[in-house]
Amino acid sequence: MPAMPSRPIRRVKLILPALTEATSPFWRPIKYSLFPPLGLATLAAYLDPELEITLQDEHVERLDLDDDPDLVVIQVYITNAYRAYRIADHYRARGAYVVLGGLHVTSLPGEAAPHADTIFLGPGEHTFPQFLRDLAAGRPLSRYGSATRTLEELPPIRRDLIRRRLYLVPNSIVVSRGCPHHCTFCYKDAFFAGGRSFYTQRVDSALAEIGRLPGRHLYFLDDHLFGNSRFARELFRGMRGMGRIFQGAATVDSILRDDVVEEAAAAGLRSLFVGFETLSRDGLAGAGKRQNLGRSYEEVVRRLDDLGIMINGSFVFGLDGDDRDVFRRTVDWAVRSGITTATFHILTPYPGTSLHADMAAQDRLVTQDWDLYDTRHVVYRPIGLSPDELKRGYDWSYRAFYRWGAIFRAASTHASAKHALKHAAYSAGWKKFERAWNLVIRIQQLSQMRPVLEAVLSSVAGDSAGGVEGAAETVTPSSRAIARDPVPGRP
Ligand code: B12
Ligand code: SF4
Repeated sequence: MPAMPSRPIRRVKLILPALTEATSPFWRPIKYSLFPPLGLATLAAYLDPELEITLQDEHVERLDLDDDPDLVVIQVYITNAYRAYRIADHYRARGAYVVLGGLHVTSLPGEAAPHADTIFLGPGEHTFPQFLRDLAAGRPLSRYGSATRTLEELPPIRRDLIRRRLYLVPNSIVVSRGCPHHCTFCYKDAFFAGGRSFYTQRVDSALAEIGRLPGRHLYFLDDHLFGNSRFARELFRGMRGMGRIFQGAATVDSILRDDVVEEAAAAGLRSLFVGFETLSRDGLAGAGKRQNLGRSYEEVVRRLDDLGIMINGSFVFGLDGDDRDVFRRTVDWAVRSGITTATFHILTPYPGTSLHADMAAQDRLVTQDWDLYDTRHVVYRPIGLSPDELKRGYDWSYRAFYRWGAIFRAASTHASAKHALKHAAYSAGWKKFERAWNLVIRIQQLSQMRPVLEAVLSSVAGDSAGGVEGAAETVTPSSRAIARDPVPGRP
């Protein structure tokens, strides 16, 4: 039976709960003060602006739980799921109408449903406005599943609800959804089941959204910014002359495929998150990572390096076939190749993924405690390594990669001294100055760091790649116009 709101909807509260980790010694405030809750700000755009709307992100502020909103909208990731359910129960007990959506709700609707009046599966761009219409008509459903997938006619994101000064990178943006690939460990296929799993905004709307963002620096959170070459090329051409500097993520094959990466560099791309995942051919094949198979990682590094684009390399440990030596091999390669920052993950079978189904079929899952599904814990039985070896090897990899010696060695692989310096500053800035970051966050001065960061990002060799007209010609492999973004890779 669909629930009915117990009172008219006047006050709406959108909440991004913090992961349980927030209370643990591993909590890194800077990591969680990077990006604002873009998904919720996107949904807020569908609300009647006359309503009293608040958006709270527990990663950067204490949640006020003593208020009495009429409608509560909560975003649920796997690692914040328990916290999200507690908050949902709390507000339902106070008579609010509570709706839950996001990745984890889509993976496990049956788990989320008892904590909500309505749940949403998949992206919310069509279901949420439909729900609002149904709610206004007095007949909301208990469950909405996204079937229509398009980013046409999106209302402008309610960025005014975001407290920009609490974030290092308030200008996060997505211009597409999903990804054209199908890696077995990725959340993507489960989340986009029942419709298109990769689609883009119109180029002119994306450019308009970019134009609305203040400052210079942008971070594209798209799963695969180069996923549609034509779209990406047009987007980057449109961005030339905007004076932007930006970061994003793309796959190994897309970097080697065509000239999109040059166009991106000309538009101001300064760092790229690249899913190398593993150096093992069998590991790639097993993970369904066909887009990496047979590609030269060295060539990827060279191409990005020549364009002055910093590399945030992502690596996964614990794939079947990984042995005790995988950690040393991977870290050695990353350092030797001059990867600027590395993100290591322990393989994590998210519910809904084909990896999870395979592990369940092989009876290899050892816990269903979602707090541990943070890619830092071993939640399954690995082959070829004991769980303890996997965990210790993962911890060692971070230590080894971010040792001062390794930072300087990786930095020294670049041709110019300035490039090397930028590399060292960036990498050390991300991992070596935790206390300084904590202090800046505690005194709420993170926004003061932004102009400093933007200055660090500017090109070493003059402002050649910052989006000046004709930059495509100036940012060539030979120009080595290097600019580095001090904002590190995403998790
Ligand atoms: C930015 C980001 C972060 C940021 C900040 C999160 C934030 N402020 O939003 C930080 C750095 C904190 C982070 C950390 C982690 N992240 Co993260 N992150 C992302 C990233 C790159 C972008 C999120 C985003 O903004 N997307 C764009 C917006 C528009 O989409 P959206 O948020 O999904 O919202 C839409 C829908 O989900 C839906 N929706 C969401 N909520 C609701 C609610 C309702 C009611 C409705 C109707 C609809 C709805 O509608 C929205 C519009 O379509 C995603 C990958 C991705 N591309 O999504 C990974 C991702 C979410 N992260 C992931 C992971 C694993 C983590 C970490 C555990 C990693 C780690 N090892 O530490 C941590 C823990 C996170 C946590 N808090 O629990 C996984 C999640 C897997 C899962 N099944 O939950 C993802 C999908 C990456 C991946 N490919 O595996 N992350
Ligand atoms: S390339 Fe990345 S986003 Fe695409 S399916 Fe694979 S892991 Fe997911």
